[in-house]
Amino acid sequence: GLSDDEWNRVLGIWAKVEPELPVHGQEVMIRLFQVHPETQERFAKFKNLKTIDELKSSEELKKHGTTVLTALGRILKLKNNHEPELKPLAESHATKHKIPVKFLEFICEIIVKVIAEKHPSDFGADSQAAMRKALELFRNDMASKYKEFGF
Ligand code: 89R
Repeated sequence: GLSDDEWNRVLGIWAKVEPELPVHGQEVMIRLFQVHPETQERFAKFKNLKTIDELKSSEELKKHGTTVLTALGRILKLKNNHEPELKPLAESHATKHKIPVKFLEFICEIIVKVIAEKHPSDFGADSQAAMRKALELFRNDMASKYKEFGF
């Protein structure tokens, strides 16, 4: 698990992300699709967006990015007790969307990078390490739930 200090770092930076969640969410989704195009194919509603301009001007993509980061924020705030929030997400991502754990790794890495770029003075090495640890916990628990759902 994470120490109190690590959780404080995670939730401290998240409090700076939250006022501009849609901006962060949009950036995360666009970056994800650029760096890992195979992830874009998983979204029926986004796979037809071809150019960076199309991605940027999609309100739907911005909305989805906000949905993703809102869900992640709720999970982070539950610290080690995230299982009730995690379960329905693991179920939909395993059985309905069929999203490999590898893709979760991709987006988590991008989330750290986007936050680092947008908040350089508030997200130093220790905070980045704490966030990576929290996201790893999230992914590991998603992976074990995936197994329970037979994925
Ligand atoms: C949250 C990762 C990921 C992460 C959500 C997260 C409710 C593909 C998080 C639901 C939430 C919330 C929803 C809506 C959702 O057609 O509308 O459970 N994701 C829906 O369905 C990833 C990754 C991929 C991915 C999809 C697809 C849908 C969907 C497809 C349906 C969209 C639709 C990995 C890159 C936050 C907890 C490819 C994570 F934390 F990992 F970043 N999703 N999702 N998601 Fe999600």
